[in-house]
Amino acid sequence: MDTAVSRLRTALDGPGLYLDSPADFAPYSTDWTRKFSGAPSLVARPRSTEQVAKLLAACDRHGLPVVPQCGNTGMVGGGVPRGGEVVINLSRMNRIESFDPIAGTVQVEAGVVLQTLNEAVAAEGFFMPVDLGARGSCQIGGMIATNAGGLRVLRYGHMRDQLRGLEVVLADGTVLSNLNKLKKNNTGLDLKHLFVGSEGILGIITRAVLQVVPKPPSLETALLALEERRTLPALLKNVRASFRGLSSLEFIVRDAIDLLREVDPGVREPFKEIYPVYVVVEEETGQGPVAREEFADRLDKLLSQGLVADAIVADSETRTRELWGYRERPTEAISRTGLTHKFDVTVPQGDIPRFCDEIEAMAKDYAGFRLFLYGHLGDGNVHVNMVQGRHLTKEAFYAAEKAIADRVYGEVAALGGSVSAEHGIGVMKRDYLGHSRSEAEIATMRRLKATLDPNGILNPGVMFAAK
Ligand code: FAD
Ligand code: 2HG
Ligand code: ZN
Repeated sequence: MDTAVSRLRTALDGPGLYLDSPADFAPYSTDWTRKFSGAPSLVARPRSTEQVAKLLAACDRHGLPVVPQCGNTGMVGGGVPRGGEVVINLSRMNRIESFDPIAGTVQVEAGVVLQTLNEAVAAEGFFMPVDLGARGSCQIGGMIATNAGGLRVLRYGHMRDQLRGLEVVLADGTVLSNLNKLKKNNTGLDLKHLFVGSEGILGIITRAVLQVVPKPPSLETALLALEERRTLPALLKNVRASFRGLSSLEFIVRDAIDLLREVDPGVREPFKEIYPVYVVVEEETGQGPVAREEFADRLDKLLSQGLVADAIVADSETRTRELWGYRERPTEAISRTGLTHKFDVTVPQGDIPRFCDEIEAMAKDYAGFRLFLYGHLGDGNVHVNMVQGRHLTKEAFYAAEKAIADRVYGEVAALGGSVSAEHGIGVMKRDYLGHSRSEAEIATMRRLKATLDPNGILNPGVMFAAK
């Protein structure tokens, strides 16, 4: 065994703290997209902040690079080793420590799974405002480290907006703890925000205090069919004004529905006709038949204004899940189809139709690829997936990566957009950070990194190339 690793083990050991056999490393070594993978020198699974602090202090002393990891659902390659790092996985720090129903706050360890948290607070009449398709696997630490967004950003914001307090361990083992519950606390620099979206390069998040919101009496959901994507911006404007409890507005370009039906023949064609684009709308409403009728009335208006060609209102839990499936399931279906070059970009909402047109035109230049477009209409966040078709070799798939990325990010730049809306930079987009951040900003990020992690042990190569 590597001597630095054996020194780490001498500095700190404990039952079940380390996974010993490389045969056990697989779930910690490859990311969700299967595009990023590397062998760790060791996987450590601490149970407490104290253990994280001791681990980091020892890694810092012995110059061992570290990859912080929670649920390993990240999509930009930042949460898996590049080769030889110690993975510190927080999954065993999974306690929900306290809940305050008056303040509407919950204190958790970093390894709590989003769905587990949601179920726990639901039992108290609350819910976690941030929700995403990876809910059954992603964990709070990773969600804070990526500033996860998801399906309800337009109403509640990202993880940053839910965060009241944070505990982080710095590279040298210093525990920076401020498990603040207060809504108002303007006392000097609010350091927690440094770590939101920091993707594991500044410290390891161990605990957090989050605000949760009272569960609405009812949620109404509908799937809308549009005759043309040109009307998406007008639909957004109209829905924002007329659906006062709007909590989600998501779009799906038709090809993604075809893929769902191809991968799972059990997926029903949603409408009698086939449409080029679909929208899921969700609104928080009052309870009972009147609320549903009012929701349906608002949809009728969209139909009579010609903004929508057809609509299905969910009338049961099962139907709600089915309608949401048209938007949530393409990610998994794509992963079953082939490798994918994933892009998670923002453009001004009004430019979504033009952006999709340009990307479709671009995709025609790449034979053997399949293109799927969907995303968060309310946030201008488009997910572009250029997927390996059946006859495209792995070599050809990877050979086109840079050219495709340059074209996509070129279109994003032309529209004043961002190269990462919600998934982060990781290793995948570090060459493109300069498209969305100025030189001065990147230099300041590097100075912060050098101050908090002078030996550069935390996630080297993530966000920017290691020096
Ligand atoms: P990981 O993948 O383990 O880590 C992500 C990053 O955070 C890595 O850089 C890692 O080093 C760092 N990190 C992890 N834990 C810590 C810690 N404790 N301290 C410091 N750094 C840490 N994202 C969205 O924003 N919106 C979506 O709608 C969305 N939908 C998704 C749907 C699916 C099916 C999947 C698979 C992913 C989706 N994602 C989405 C991606 C998203 O980034 C993650 O799901 C989630 O935020 C990451 O959490 P995780 O626990 O899996 O983190
Ligand atoms: C989503 O919004 C996720 O569904 C995943 O952010 C995006 O599949 C993707 O590319
Ligand atoms: Zn998304």
